[in-house]
Order: sequence, then C-alpha cells, then structure tokens
Amino acid sequence: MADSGRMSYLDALAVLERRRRDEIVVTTMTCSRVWAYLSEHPELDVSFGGCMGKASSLGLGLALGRPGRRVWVLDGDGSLVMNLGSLVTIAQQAPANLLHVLLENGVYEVTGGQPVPGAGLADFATMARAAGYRSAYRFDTLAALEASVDEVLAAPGPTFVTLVVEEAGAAPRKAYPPTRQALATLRDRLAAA
Ligand SMILES: Cc1ncc(C[n+]2csc(CCOP(=O)(O)OP(=O)(O)O)c2C)c(N)n1
Repeated sequence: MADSGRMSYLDALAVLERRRRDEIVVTTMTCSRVWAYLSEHPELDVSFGGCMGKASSLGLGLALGRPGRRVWVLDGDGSLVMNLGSLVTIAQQAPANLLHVLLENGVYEVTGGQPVPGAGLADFATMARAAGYRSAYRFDTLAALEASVDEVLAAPGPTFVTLVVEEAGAAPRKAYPPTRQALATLRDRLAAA
C-alpha cells in the first residue's frame, strides 16, 4: 500500500477479478485497459469508452435484458459525474443483478489527470443510497475491501460500491476489442449459454 493509504488501482480490481465467475463486466476509461490485463473472461467483458458516463447505462440495459446473469459496471468518477442521473434511473429500474463499482481516483486520468469536480468532497455511495440503490458501500483501504467484498457481492442489488483508489499510473494494461466487437462476442456467448 502506498503512503496515501489508498488502495492501488490494480489491487482493488484484483480483489474483484478473483471473485468473478460468469458476470458480464462493463468497463470504461482507464479501467478498461487495467481490467483487460487482469480479466480471465474477456468474452464477457465490454469496454464502453467513447460515451463518457454511459457505462452504467449500458450495464443497466444488460442487467434488465439478462436478469439471470450478474452484471458489474466498473465506472470512473469523472464519468459518473457526467451521468449522475443514471443513479436515479438505475435505482428506479432496480435490477437486483447489477453491481455498480466506482473507481474513485479523483482525476480524469485517461485525459491527463485533471481533477474531477467534487474530488475528496462528494460521497457517491451516499448519493447512490439516496437515489434508491438497495445497497451502498465505500472502502478506502484494501483491508476493508477484502473484509467485506463477499458481503458486497451477496447484497441485494442494485448495489453501489466506491473504491477510493490511487491513480492507476504505471499499472499493467492490455488492449481490448472495440465495443461493437465485444458486444457481438457477448451476444454469441449468451446465446450459446
Ligand atoms: C462528453 C465528453 N466530454 C469529455 C470527454 C473527454 N474525456 C474522455 S475520458 C475523460 C475523463 C474520464 O475520467 P474518469 O471517468 O474519471 O476516468 P479515469 O480515466 O480517471 O479512469 C474525458 C474528460 C468525453 N469523452 N465526452
């Protein structure tokens, strides 16, 4: 763990990856490449990068369309601020199979590290709870996340979890397929399931 006490970006994602079974995982921005490096199920991963803030909306659609399959959205804080209204829409639709994870690094990392409005001030998990998510959590240390991650994954959804992380920085990354291709792969996989 680094001096700030915050989780490393890679460590936080690795906690989730170790527990991932057949969940669909929608990623965006910096997360997409780091998750692609960790993921053992790229056929169930969809990166949604160009539409800033819309990963959660895509995840909502997938969760509603596939109620029998768990969907994880790995969101950025800048992206969430761009589409805060999605919290209300997700809460109202209330898919029990949706987990919305916020990688709160405090910056627009992918565009050069500009500060996100509200960084260190806004509490997005509390916002999600207030919007009507059934479960909401916030973790700022790896130990706290490790201690509670099973509870988070078993909680009634929609579930929101903030992971206060360092910038991904030099974390290992891997390229991922374009969204259209990833969705075609996912469609084939789900049709065969
Ligand atoms: C509407 C819109 N405005 C600006 C951009 C440019 N842009 C792309 S990614 C990004 C920052 C993303 O920040 P965050 O969601 O926090 O992701 P991080 O890279 O930190 O993981 C910005 C400003 C965009 N894609 N769309």
